[in-house]
Formats: sequence, C-alpha cells, structure tokens
Amino acid sequence: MSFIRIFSQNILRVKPNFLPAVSSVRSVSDSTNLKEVLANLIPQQQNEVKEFRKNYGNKVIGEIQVDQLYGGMRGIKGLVTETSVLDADEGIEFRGYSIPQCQKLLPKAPGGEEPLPESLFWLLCTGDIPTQQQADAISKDWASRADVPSHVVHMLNNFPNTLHPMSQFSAAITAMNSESKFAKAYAEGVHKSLYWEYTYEDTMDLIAKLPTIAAIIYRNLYREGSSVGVIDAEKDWSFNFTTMLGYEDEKFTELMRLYLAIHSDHEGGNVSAHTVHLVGSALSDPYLSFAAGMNGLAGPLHGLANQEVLVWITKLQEQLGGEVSNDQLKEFIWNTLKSGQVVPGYGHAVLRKTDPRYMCQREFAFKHLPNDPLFKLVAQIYEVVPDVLLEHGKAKNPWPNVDAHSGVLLQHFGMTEMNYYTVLFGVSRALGVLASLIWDRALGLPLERPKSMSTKGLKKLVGSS
Ligand code: AMX
Repeated sequence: MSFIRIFSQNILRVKPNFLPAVSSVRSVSDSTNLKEVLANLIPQQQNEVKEFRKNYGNKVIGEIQVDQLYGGMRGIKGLVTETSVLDADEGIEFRGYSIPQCQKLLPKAPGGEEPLPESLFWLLCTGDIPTQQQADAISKDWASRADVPSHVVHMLNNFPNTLHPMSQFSAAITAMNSESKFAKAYAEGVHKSLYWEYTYEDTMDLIAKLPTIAAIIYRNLYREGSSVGVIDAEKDWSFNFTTMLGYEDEKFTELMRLYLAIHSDHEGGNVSAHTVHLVGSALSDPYLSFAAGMNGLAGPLHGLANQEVLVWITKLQEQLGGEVSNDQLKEFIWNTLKSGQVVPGYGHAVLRKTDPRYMCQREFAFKHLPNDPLFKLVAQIYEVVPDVLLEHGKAKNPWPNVDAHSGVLLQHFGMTEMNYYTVLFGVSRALGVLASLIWDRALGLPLERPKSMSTKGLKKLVGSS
C-alpha cells in the first residue's frame, strides 16, 4: 500500500474547513512502527536543516526593541519548533493542519467522530496524516507501556489530599525518571547520534503512563482511593483513560479524545513547551524535562486558567444566581477588573481572534449539550466579556482562549472537580512537547543560553545616560 504526503507549506493559509490543495506529493512509509518511520525521516530533516543553515545561517530575520526584553520577549523569533505553528488570526496549525482539518482527516476510534490523540501524535512527530493502522499501532503500543512503577504509586498514595493535583502529577513524573532509558544510556556513554532513540523510548513510556498516574491522583482525591482497574490492550488511549477515571459515557470518551488532541501543542514559546525544550536542552531526561513543563502549566496565567474559569463562574453563580442579565454580567466582570484581577479564559499572548480550540469545544457543546444551563452561561459570557475588555482598554486580545470552554464540558459529564482540570491539560500537552523533544535530540539542538542584560547595560547599549 502506498500513501500520499501533503506538503504542509501548501496549506499554511488554507482557511479551516477546507481541505488542502495537493500540489506536491511523495510516497511515505506505510510502516506502523513510528520509530522506524522517524529513523527514515530524521536524516532527511537533518540534511535539510544543514543545507538551510549553510545557505542562510547568517541571514538577519528581525530586530529587537528594549521593550521586548522587559515584555516577556513577545514577538522575538528565537526558537525552532517543528510540530506546530500559531497564527495570531487563524490559531494553531499542527504540522500545517488546522483543528477542523485534523477533525476531518485524522483516524478515529470505531464509531467515533473526534480524532484519536494517537493519530495527532503521529502527525506531530512525522508531519504525515497516519493511516488507521498506524494510529491503532500507537494505541496498542501505549496500552502495553501503561504500568506505573510501584514506588510512584506508593508515593501518590501517601500524598496528603491537600496537595494540589498538579503538584502530585509533576512529582510523580519526576519520580518516574527512575525508568529513564535516556538517562541510563547517557550514563553508559551512548553516542549522541542515538540520543533521539532513547528520547523516543522515554516519550512513548511516559505518554503511556500519564493517564494511569492522572487516574490514580483522581481516584485518591475524589473517589476514596478506589482502584483504577486494568488497561484494555484492544482499546485506545482515551478510552482507557476515561475508564480508569471511572467514566463510562461514550460521549465523555469522545470529548476526551477531542480534549487531549486540541490541548497537545501550541508552538514552542508558551511556558510549558518552552520549559520542556529549555530543560531538555541540558540533556535532562524526558521525565525531568516534562515535569518542569508541568510546573509551568500549573500557573494561573497558563494551564491553571481552566480551573480559574470554573472558580470564577461558580463565584458568579453564587453572587448572581441562576439566570443573569447581560447588565449583571457586565457589572460582575467590571468588579473583577477593578479588583485588579484578570478575567480568566480571555486574552492571549499571541492570538488576536477567538481561539479555534474554544470554537471546536463550543461546537461540541452545541452538538451534545445544547440545553446545558452552564453552557448557556458560558455562551452568554462570550457575548459580554470582549466588549468589556475592549472598553477596559488593556488586553491586546479580548477574545476567549481554550480554557474559557473546557470546564463547562467536563462539568456536564460529571467531572466537577475543577482543581483537577489542569492535569487533563498536562496529559494532553505531553503529545506536543515530547514530540518536539524527540526532534530536538534528532537535530542535535544545543544547550539553550540566551543573553540577558542589566538595565545599566541596556542603557549603555542604547546610549542613554
Ligand atoms: N483580563 C484582564 N486583563 C487582561 C486580560 C484579561 N483576560 N488579558 C490581558 N489583560 C491585561 C494584562 O494583565 C496586561 O495588564 P498590565 O499592563 O496591567 O500588566 C494588559 O492587559 C496587556 O496584556 P496582553 O499583552 O494583552 O496579554 P499578555 O500577553 O501579557 O498575557 C495572558 C496573556 C493570557 C496571560 C492574559 O491575557 C491573561 O492573563 N489572561 C487571563 C488568564 C488566561 O486565560 N490564561 C490562559 C491563556 C491560555 C493558556 O496558556 N492556557
């Protein structure tokens, strides 16, 4: 069987819902072994980068203003990330494919409508839409690697239930580096050309184990420490995850497939992705690198915002009751702003339109829970917040991001424990940042070490007295 590869550069400006024009095709491997496929792709990409750097390595691509050093480096092009690109207006593109395109093209579970996160992982790693067999092979591989070492289970079982789920998640991932094949191979003096292979093995092990860890945390905190049960080797990653969490509704599993796919990657500069890349650049193993990224995701301006949104909406409901008018909403939003807080789930460092990850969750809600009162409230908030933020005049982007919508969907299916929501984000984020880490090692990207400056040094540099 042969397959076609659609070159990503042909579709960069394609609007969502339209299939890319195929003007350039080449046959790609039909192997269901992702490592083997990567082993073929990596030398090609290494050569492409080598050639590109030889010809354009000293080309100037931008200039930096003083404000950008104080302004969180917004807009500075300083990283290479192959897996996804974020356009301020179009939103995220995974290897050139928009979310609607991924929903349409990526393989699904039997009877399912949402893409398998396994298939998105294949796409992120290779740039190619996988076949159903390739996606299924990943499901099987991850199911076979899902066991968590006993010392980690023991550690999780002994955490106090006052410890935030994200702290538990990050600690468990760090403790799992006892299993790192990369760390072991490095200690034994492996040649650097093989780093990517051990990073790949750790990546597959780690992604496979994350749902088990996350489910143990959930059950310990909210289900009286009941057992997560066993993995079904014939089922996909999301099915096993929702089953371990204790959910049986097939629609919840479909939601989880969508959720785990869309939260996976948001190019390289966001806090979690950048942290994984940075820590990984010290050749810390994938467990340590990913745990570091999770500590960043646990911040309220990043991944914790999905928890913050629900906390904020709950306060709103407590204060205003069930049915609220737009005027009441407006006043509540202004009170949030006047008390020096942000409106969680709104704004973005890069996006300047409504996040397509918000839109696809909204579509899921219209399809599966159109009459849910909380969904109606979230939709009403969407009508009111942007105008208030515009009037407030500070936020560069008044539109909702991914976190403004995820909580309401989880609530609908009975997952009401909002402190837990960022863990789900973390499970998903592994797909993108670890696919990138494999490529970091494959391309031999070096220790990251940008130049910092003191205000005194900067003043001198610009000629200020
Ligand atoms: N509510 C109130 N004020 C906001 C705001 C919001 N939702 N978004 C931005 N602002 C304010 C900023 O705090 C900043 O104020 P300051 O000048 O007093 O410091 C000003 O507007 C300019 O900020 P910006 O350039 O528009 O945004 P940014 O790139 O600095 O920050 C983000 C981006 C996401 C941190 C910010 O929009 C925010 O705090 N949003 C709410 C939290 C949130 O939803 N985070 C999740 C983001 C997605 C994710 O990573 N999961």
